Amino acid sequence: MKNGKYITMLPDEYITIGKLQNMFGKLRNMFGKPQNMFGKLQNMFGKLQNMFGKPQNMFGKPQNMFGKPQNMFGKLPTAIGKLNCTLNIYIIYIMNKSSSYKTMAGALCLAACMMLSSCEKEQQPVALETFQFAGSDTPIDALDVGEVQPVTVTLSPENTTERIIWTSADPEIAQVQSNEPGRVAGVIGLKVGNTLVSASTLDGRFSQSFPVEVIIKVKKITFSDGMILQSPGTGRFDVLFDPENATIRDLLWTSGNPEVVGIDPASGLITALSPGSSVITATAKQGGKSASIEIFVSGEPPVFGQEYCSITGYGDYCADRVSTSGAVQDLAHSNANIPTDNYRYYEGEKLTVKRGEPFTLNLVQSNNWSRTLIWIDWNGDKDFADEGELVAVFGNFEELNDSPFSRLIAVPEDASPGFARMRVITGDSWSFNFDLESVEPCGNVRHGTVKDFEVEIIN
Ligand SMILES: [Ca+2]
Ligand SMILES: [Ca+2]
Repeated sequence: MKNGKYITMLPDEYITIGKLQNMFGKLRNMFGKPQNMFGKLQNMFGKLQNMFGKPQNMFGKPQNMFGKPQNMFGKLPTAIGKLNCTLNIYIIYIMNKSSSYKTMAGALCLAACMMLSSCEKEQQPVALETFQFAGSDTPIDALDVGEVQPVTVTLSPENTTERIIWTSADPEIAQVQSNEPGRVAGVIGLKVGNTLVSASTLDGRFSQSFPVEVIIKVKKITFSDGMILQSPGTGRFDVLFDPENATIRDLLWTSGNPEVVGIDPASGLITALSPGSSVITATAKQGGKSASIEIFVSGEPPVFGQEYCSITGYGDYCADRVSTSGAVQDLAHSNANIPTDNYRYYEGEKLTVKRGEPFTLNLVQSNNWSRTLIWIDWNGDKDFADEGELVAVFGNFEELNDSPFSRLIAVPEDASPGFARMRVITGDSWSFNFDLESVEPCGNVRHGTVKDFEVEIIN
C-alpha cells in the first residue's frame, strides 16, 4: 500500500462513512420511536397509495423490493464495521504519519478492525409473545381491484425485535407489502377472487391469516328509464350499475310511504295501494350506494301514475256557462245539467292558451247564492296546489253574487307547455269559508258541482 494512494482514497471513504453513519443514525431513530413511527406510517400509507398508483412497476418486482430492505439491513452493520475500520485505519494512519513502517500500520489496522468488530454491540433479541391484527380478525372487508387497504398488527412486547413477514396466498388476486418490522402492511387488490393474507414471524412461531375478497365495487346505481308496469297497479324499476360489471349486485328496496306504495324488499316489485306519492329507494348492499325516485298513485282502484285528484259534490249549484275570449282557442262551455256525483271532466272541450299571453275568463252560475273558484294546473304536475294556480274567485262569502263574472287571466311565462287542466267549482255562498290559497280542490264539495276542462299550453 503506497502512502500516496492511501491518502487519495481516504477523503472519499471518509465522506462515505459520514453518509452511511447519518443514514444509519436515521434508521435507528426511526426504529427507536415506534409511536412516532406509527404516526409516520400513516403518512407513509398515504405515500403507499401513491406508490400503489403504479402497481405494475411496483409489484412487477416484488421479490427485489422485499429483498432489498433485508439485504440492506443485513449489509449495514458489516458496512459500518468496514467503514469504522477504514476510519480507524485513517486515524491510525494519522497517528503513524511520521512513521515509515507500512507493515506496522497495516498490522495496526488489522488489529483495530478486529477490535472494533468485536466491540460492535449486537441488539439484544426481544422475543415476541403475542401478536394480533389491530381492530379485527378480518381486517379487510372487501377490496376493490386497484384499491389499497392498510392492516396493522399489534406486537407484544412493544419492543420486540422480531419482524412480521406478510404473504398473500394468491398474489395474482391481492398482494401485500409492509414496512420493515412488518407492523403495518398495505394490501392491494389486483384481480377478482379470494385469497388469504398471512402475517408470520420469520421462524413461523406465530402465524395468522385473514381472508381477502377482491371484487369490483359498486360506484353508483341509477334507475333506467321509467317504471316497467306489470299491471296498472304493479311494476318495478330496472337498476343500472356503475361499473357495469360490479361483482355484488344485491339490492335492498324500500318505500318511503309504504301505505301508498308497497314494495318487496328483495325483488323491488311495487304495488299501488292508495292515492298519494312515495319515494322508492334501491340501495346496493355492497357499499350502500342508492337511487331514489318519487312515484305517484291515484284512482280507485289505485294505479300508478299521476292523475288529478278525484272530487264530488251534491245539490244543484252549478256553473252553467264557462267561456273564454282572447285565447288561442277559446272555451265555450254551456251545460246546465248536473253531472253524476256533481263532477265531470268535459273531455274535448278544450282551452288553448299561450305562455305569457292573457285571456278573459267568463262565468255564469246557475244560482247567484253561489261562489265559484277556478284553478288551472299551470305547471302540469297534476295538482292545483302550486303558486298562482287558483286563477279566479268569483263571489263573496255569504252573499248574493250576481253573475256573469269576468276576469283577465295572465298565463304565466313559465307555465309548462303541454296538456293540463282547469277545474271549476261552484258551491253555495256559504262554501269555501277558509284560506282559499291553501285548499286543494279534492274530495267532496258542499252543495256544489265541479267541472274540469282540458287546457293546452303552447309556447
Ligand atoms: Ca300544479
Ligand atoms: Ca304541485
